[in-house]
Amino acid sequence: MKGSSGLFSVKMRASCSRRHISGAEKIVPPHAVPHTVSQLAERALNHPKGVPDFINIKIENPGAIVRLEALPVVTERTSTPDEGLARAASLLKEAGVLRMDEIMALFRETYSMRGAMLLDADTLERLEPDRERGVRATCMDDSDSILKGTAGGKNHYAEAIVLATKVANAPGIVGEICVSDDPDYVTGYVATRNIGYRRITVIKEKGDPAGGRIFLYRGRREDVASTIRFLEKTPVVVEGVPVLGAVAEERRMDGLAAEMSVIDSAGLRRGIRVLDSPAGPEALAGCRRLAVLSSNDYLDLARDPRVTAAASGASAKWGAGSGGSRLTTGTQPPHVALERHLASFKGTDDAVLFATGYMANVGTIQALVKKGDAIVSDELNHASIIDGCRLSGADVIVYRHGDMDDLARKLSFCREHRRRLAVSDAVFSMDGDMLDLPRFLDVCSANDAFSMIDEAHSTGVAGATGRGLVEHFGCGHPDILLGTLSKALGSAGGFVCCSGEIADFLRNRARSFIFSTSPCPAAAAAADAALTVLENEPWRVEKLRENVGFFTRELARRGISAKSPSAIVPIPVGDERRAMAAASALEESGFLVPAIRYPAVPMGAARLRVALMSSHTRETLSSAAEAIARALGNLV
Ligand code: WAQ
Ligand code: MG
Repeated sequence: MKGSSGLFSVKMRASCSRRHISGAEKIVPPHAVPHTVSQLAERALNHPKGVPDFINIKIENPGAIVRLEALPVVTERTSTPDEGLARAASLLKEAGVLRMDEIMALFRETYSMRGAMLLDADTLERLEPDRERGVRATCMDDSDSILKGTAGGKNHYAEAIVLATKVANAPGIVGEICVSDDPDYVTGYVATRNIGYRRITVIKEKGDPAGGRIFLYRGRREDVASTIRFLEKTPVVVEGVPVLGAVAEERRMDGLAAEMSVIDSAGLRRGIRVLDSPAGPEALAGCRRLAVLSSNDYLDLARDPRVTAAASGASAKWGAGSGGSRLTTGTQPPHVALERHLASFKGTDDAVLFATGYMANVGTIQALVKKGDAIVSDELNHASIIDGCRLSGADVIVYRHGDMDDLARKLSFCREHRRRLAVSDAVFSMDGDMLDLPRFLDVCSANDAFSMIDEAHSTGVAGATGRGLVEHFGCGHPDILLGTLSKALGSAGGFVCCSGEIADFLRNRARSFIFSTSPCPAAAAAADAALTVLENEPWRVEKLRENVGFFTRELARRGISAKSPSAIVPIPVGDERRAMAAASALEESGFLVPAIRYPAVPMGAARLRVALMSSHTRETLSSAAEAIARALGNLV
């Protein structure tokens, strides 16, 4: 489970003369603990129920954490408490709880409880060991809470959906009903795994301080204890809690400033660096010379004289900008020539050129699938794939990284969908590992799914002559073979290689293709020239591979184990601040190696990400390995 280790639970409870005032909990990475403590203290001190005389803040590392997807949210509009309660009862009845009238009649007994009543849904027997306290669902948080930073007050909605998601996923729980005890909060909910989270806009009278919760249980008596243990002890992080429009009542710029300060305190602020030199294995930053171990210009083609000459020649002949989108006035001979060249290089019928790799992903996915279709997507896929999935409106099912059995299982769940699309990075951008393309293709064809791979980091890198995964494995083609011109091809733009039928379809349906100005002629001509260089000089690919082997051996000699089938060599660090410190130590010693942090990788999985080029010298690589080992404290 990604990013599941090293998180801390921070719990706050505040009381006055032993009367409970407020309580809350966050699950955050270590560096966010201090900020979280101050947020929770602030919340305790500003509670409408009064000023506490005792605040207890507990910080602990709970070990393994369960990740759950938030229940889907539906709002049920009601106008009176009676209507709200009746709606709650009928929704739970619909979900299979039959004795709802009797259950609703028991509700007032929850009013004095701190926790929830645990009720057998069929016999109506009360199962809480302590009837005054009830059962408390604790040890849970919203996975994004440190970035949402609900400073100060309580966000009823977000906290309730986290709680409801945990409760609905507890073994034996078949439903929940909740009415807030805040006099002014008249919205309540019922929730089950099947009907999701149903907000009931009016479920009680304004000003009424009576509220409570009932958890409905169905199962064996001997299993009650383990249900309670799950509710009270198992740490849960809930992903994808939907944002509610009404929650955003902050002042325009205050919100941005608050968000920035949360980003700062989590060690996640990013800045922009200017390099005063072309892409290449060395860069000039101001007057400092740095060895670059982080460029995607894997074959050192961005500054190759043949490539730059093609770019300036095309600019002179065809103009700086193309002047239109591909379907209007933005297609010129360099665009057409490049598409032909890409198709022949990758061995497909046709190719479609996009303005960027990001747009190629977003546009292709959005064109191929829509509502009623399903996408099964690797959990570590690039952000542009994720954004395409979101934009498409299709159901998105994420499979475990690189796990073809999980892919097969999840595709088989989607037989009822109209179309299925399986999508994976060919080489994963943050981990540098490679998709098992032959198995991926088998699983796709067994499930009649479109197969799509993103060869951003494998084009020019994988396969003897850099043609990518199909060449590397000697297997067939996926339906969609997507790539970018901006990495090994040293230019800018994105492309899709595919059958003529799919290419035509994309030219008619991919919105990022239709509504973007086409790449400038210089970019197209440069990529075309780079392809020619690559075809004539496959030794570059071989040299890159040798460099990766040499560099990982140099790391291994210094106690750092790193392997990579690509040009990307990740060096795990973990903590975000430690990764940042290592990166700046490296820069001090003249090496540009970035620290990669959340959200590019999961929280707590920060790393140094080395990317190698065919033109790195052995001296550079071994001194870089030495500097990395020193920055990580492996050497003194
Ligand atoms: N575990 C079990 N029961 C609890 C817990 C807990 N962690 N916290 C509170 N309760 C019980 C307790 O009896 C309270 O009196 C009752 O639930 C209500 O708790 O979508 O604010 O914290 O906008 O007042 C619903 C949001 C907000 C609806 C519910 O509950 C929406 C809310 P409160
Ligand atoms: Mg309350």
